[in-house]
Amino acid sequence: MNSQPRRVENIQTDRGSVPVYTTAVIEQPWEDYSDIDHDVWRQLYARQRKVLPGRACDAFLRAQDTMRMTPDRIPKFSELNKILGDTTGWQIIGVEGLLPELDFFTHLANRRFPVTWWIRRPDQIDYIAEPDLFHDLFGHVPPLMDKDFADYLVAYGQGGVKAHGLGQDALMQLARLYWYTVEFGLMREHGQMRIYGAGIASSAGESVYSVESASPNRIAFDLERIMRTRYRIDSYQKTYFVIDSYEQLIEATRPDFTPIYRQVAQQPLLAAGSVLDSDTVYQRGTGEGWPDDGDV
Ligand code: HBI
Ligand code: FE
Repeated sequence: MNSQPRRVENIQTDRGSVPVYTTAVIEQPWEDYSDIDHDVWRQLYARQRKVLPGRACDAFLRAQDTMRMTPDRIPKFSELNKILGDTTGWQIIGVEGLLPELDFFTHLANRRFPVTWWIRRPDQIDYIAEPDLFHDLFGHVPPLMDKDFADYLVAYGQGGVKAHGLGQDALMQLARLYWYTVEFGLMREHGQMRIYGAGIASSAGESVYSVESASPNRIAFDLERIMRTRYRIDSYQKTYFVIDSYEQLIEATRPDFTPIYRQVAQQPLLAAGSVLDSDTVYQRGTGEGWPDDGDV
């Protein structure tokens, strides 16, 4: 199910101007999913639910159960929206894929999370570069059931709308914050490293690597540090940033970012694998298997 017409638009990212596919909000064409589509969901869901206990934070797994995401067929957005709306006021909306930043921020600021309606093909079970339904729904939606995380993402969207008028430095700094929290965040829980980021939680390989491998750095969350840190889009992360609770994200986004952007822009960018004397380091990565270059 990959056949809807797509409109190509250019947006500014860390890598300069890149084409993205955009369309308007669309109703989930649930009746049109094939048996193969449902089977891809079933396989991915079963695998991740085996991998995540003891690796994902408690709130993540609890939320997935509470929402009653169906293990055997692709969940209906309309059904998830009832419980999500009652719990934190968030809603899922169907989209074709990546949205221009301002559209994306505007949705978040209004408690709407864009979820890609189509699911990857069977030959893409292990890896797909662009976000699909499994990544968006399985990875991004459970944290929205938590009040603090839900509020953080609203604040992030509001910050994004504002940053859009401030220029490219601010937008890139915000993108790094999103990357190292919403996509690839870890949380300390029960004295262990636990996953809350959607990019990790939707990947079988990175779910294990992020919390168990000796290769990556695991460093305490620090807003300005993160805003300076480049990242990988084509390999496992070299560094994960670790929060103690979702409240910490809320606290960090309470101040006005405008002076922070200016401050951060005056400091040098940091490589994805760098470690500073000022970092609180939980684990200094061995760097084994790291690609030499290619940070975004
Ligand atoms: N659009 N649908 C969708 N999902 C995203 O995660 C997303 C996006 N557009 C832009 C975007 N992410 C990035 O710019 C983030 O860094 C904000
Ligand atoms: Fe994502």
